[in-house]
Parts: sequence; structure tokens; C-alpha cells
Amino acid sequence: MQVDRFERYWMWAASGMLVLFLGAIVITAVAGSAHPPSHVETVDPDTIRVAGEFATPGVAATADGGVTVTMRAEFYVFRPEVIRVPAGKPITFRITSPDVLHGFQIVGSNINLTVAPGYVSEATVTFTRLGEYLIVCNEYCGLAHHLMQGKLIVEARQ
Ligand SMILES: [Cu+2]
Repeated sequence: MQVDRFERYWMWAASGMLVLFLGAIVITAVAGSAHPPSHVETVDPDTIRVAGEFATPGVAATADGGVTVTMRAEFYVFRPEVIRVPAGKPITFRITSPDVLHGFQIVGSNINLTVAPGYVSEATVTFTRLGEYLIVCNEYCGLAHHLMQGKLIVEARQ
């Protein structure tokens, strides 16, 4: 079979790129411990309102000096609606939903989580700027989705 010289070059170049990119994926997966984002922690959405950590959402200090904010996103409110956290400390948000898919975005920060019923979404951030941050749901969740919002207040460290 006769293959044109330039076509052969391009076939080798395309094959080389395939090997290069596949190698990059394997190297980052093995050496860099990179893995696709996934939820590994599950909860029963039917019982989170009455049992477990999500039955009493709120802010709690952790032993390592940080803060854990346990939250529920549900039709059409975040619980708690107003959160007060200290600046300069790692804040870990743990949030789940008892009903449908919601979003949890803290405007002005890099926190943007999808909140799926049955799963716990978690992210940690340290706030350096004092003041109020708007929390919005950015996944359409129903008729009053546009009213679903909360407030985060970052206060000076006590
Ligand atoms: Cu929504």
C-alpha cells in the first residue's frame, strides 16, 4: 500500500501525541495521586433531618484549630442560613441534600459544590477578607430556586 510521505509523518505525529497524552495521564494518576473527582461519602437522604451530623447543622470548632460547617441544602433554603466563621482559619464545609440536586456557591470565593442527595460534598477554604459573602444555589432545583440563598460572615479571629 502506498502512503504519501507527509501523510505518514502526520500518522506518526498523531500516534506520538496519543502515547504522550496517555503517558501523562498514567504518570499523574500514579505519581501525582491524581484521580477524577468523586463522592466517596454517602448518607441516607431520608434520615439526615432526624439523625446524624446533618440533623443539627451548624458551625463547630475542630481539634486542629479549624472550623467545620455542617449544612443541609434543601427546598429552598440553606441550613443554617447565616454562618459566622473566623478569618485566617481553615473552614471545612460539609453539605448534603435530603431532596434534590442543589448547588452551593460562595460568591467571591473558589467554593462551588454540587450538592446531591445521598452524598456529602466537602471543601476546605481559609478566608482572609472580612465581611459578608453571598451563598447561592446554582443548580436549578425548583420553582423557588431563585430565592435560595444564604449568608456567610467572616469575622476577625477571636
Ligand atoms: Cu436551586
